[in-house]
Amino acid sequence: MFNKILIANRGEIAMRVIRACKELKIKTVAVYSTADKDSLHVKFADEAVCIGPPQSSQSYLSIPNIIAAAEITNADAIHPGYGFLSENAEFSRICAEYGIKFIGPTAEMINSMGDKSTAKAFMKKAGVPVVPGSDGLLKSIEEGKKLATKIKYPVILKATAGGGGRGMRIVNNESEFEKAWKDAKQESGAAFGNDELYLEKFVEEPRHIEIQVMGDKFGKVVHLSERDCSVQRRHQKLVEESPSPVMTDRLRRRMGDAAIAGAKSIKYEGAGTIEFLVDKHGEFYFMEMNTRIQVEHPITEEVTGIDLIKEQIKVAAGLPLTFGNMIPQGYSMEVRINAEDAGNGFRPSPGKITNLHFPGGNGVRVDTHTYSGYTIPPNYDSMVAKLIIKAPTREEGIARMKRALQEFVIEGVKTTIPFHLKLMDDPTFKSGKFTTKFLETFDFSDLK
Ligand code: MV4
Repeated sequence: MFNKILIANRGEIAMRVIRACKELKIKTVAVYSTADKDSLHVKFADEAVCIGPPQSSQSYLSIPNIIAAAEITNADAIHPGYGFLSENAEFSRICAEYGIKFIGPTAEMINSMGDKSTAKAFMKKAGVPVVPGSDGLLKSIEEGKKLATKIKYPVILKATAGGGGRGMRIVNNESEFEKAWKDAKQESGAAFGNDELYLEKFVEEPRHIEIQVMGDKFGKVVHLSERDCSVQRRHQKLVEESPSPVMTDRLRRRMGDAAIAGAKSIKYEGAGTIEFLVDKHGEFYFMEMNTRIQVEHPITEEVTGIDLIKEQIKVAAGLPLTFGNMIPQGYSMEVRINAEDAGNGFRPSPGKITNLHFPGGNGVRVDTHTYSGYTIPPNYDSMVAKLIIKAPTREEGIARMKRALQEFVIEGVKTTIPFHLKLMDDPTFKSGKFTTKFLETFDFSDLK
C-alpha cells in the first residue's frame, strides 16, 4: 500500500480523497494555490505545499509544480481528483517516468478514450451499442452530407477532441449542413487545437444514464450500476440519482454487460464511467467514457456501500477487487450546491460565506471544503457543496432532499439551493418522466 498520497486538486474532492486516505492510514499532501490558502483541504492534510498563484495554469494545471511538490514531500502516488490534470495523458506519463503512481489510467488509455471517434470505434468493436453514423472521422462536407441523407436528418456533428457538449452541432436538414460544419470545425479548432469531426444520427430527447465500472490489474471488471444525470443545464449536471427512474432489471443487465465488455476490451483498471444516451424506446447508445472519478460518485457509494475512492487507491496499489456487480439498494440523490444566482442565469456569486449551517439527520451527507467565514475564490468552478441523501425509495428521497435543503443555511453568497427546492416540488421531476431537455423549459425567473 502507498505510504503517502499527494492530492493534485482542491475543493470538496481534495477533502474526499484526504478522508479516504486517513481511513486507509495513508499520509496525505495537499497542494494549493495562493487563492486557496484558507481552504479546508490545506488544514486537513498532513502536509501542504503552495504550488503557485490563483490562475489554474500556474498552479493546479502546472505539471512541473505538482511533480516538484511530490518530490520534496516524498509522495509515492498522486490522486488527481476530477477536472484539472485528471485526464491529462502527459501528466499520467510523467508521473510514471518519475516513479510516482498516478491513481488513474495510463497515458495510452486516456488518449484512446479522450479522442471520441477512437473511443467509439473501440466500443463498437467490443459489441457496445453505438449511435449509427460515420465510421471514424469525416474527410469532407460532401462525405458528411451524403451520409446524413443516407441515415436521415436530424444528425449531429461532433468534435472528436470534444466532450461535454463543446464543438457539437445539430443539423436538421441539408440546407443547414454547411454552416453547422464550419461552426463546429471553428469552435473545436479554437477550443482543442483539433477540428476533426464525426457524424451521428441525432437521438431526440434522450436521458443521460451512465454506468460506474471498476477494474483491477488482474483483468476483473465489475459494474456498480447506474446514475441518471438527465437534469442538466447547458451540459452542467445539477442533480444525479441512482437508481434511474426509468431503469429495469433487464436494461440494467444489458447496460452493465455492455459497460463491462467495453472496459474489458481496453483492459481498463481503476474507476471509470461509461456514459450512454437512452432513447424513449429504452434503446441505449455509447456516448463517452470518463477515465476519472466523477463529481457524482457519492450516490453510487450510497446505493452500493462501496467506498469508490478507497477502491481506486487499493486497485492502483495492485490489490484485487473483492466484490462483484452491484444492484442499487434503496435510492440516492445528489444535488450540486453552487455559488451561483439561478434566478439570474446562474451567474457566479463568489465571496465570503458569513454564516453556514449544514443539514443532518437520517440519510443526509454533505461533501464540502467550506466552513463559516470561508471566502469562495472567483478563480475556480463554483461548486461549494454536494448534498447527498439516501432513502428507501425515490418518493421518500425527494421528501428527504427537500427537508435537508430547508435545513441548509448559506449566507453571504447566492446559491442554487432555491432552484433545488423548487425542483423537489416540480410535478415533472417528481414523476421521473423527463429528458435532458427538461430544464430548457423550466421557469427560473421567480428564484431568489
Ligand atoms: C448526442 C445527443 C443526441 N444524439 N448524440 C451532449 C454532450 C456530449 N457528451 C454528447 N451530447 C449529446 N450527444 C447523439 N447522437 C445529445 C447530446 C446532448 C446531451 C447529452 C446528455 C446530456 C445532455 C445533453 C444535452 C444536449 C445534447
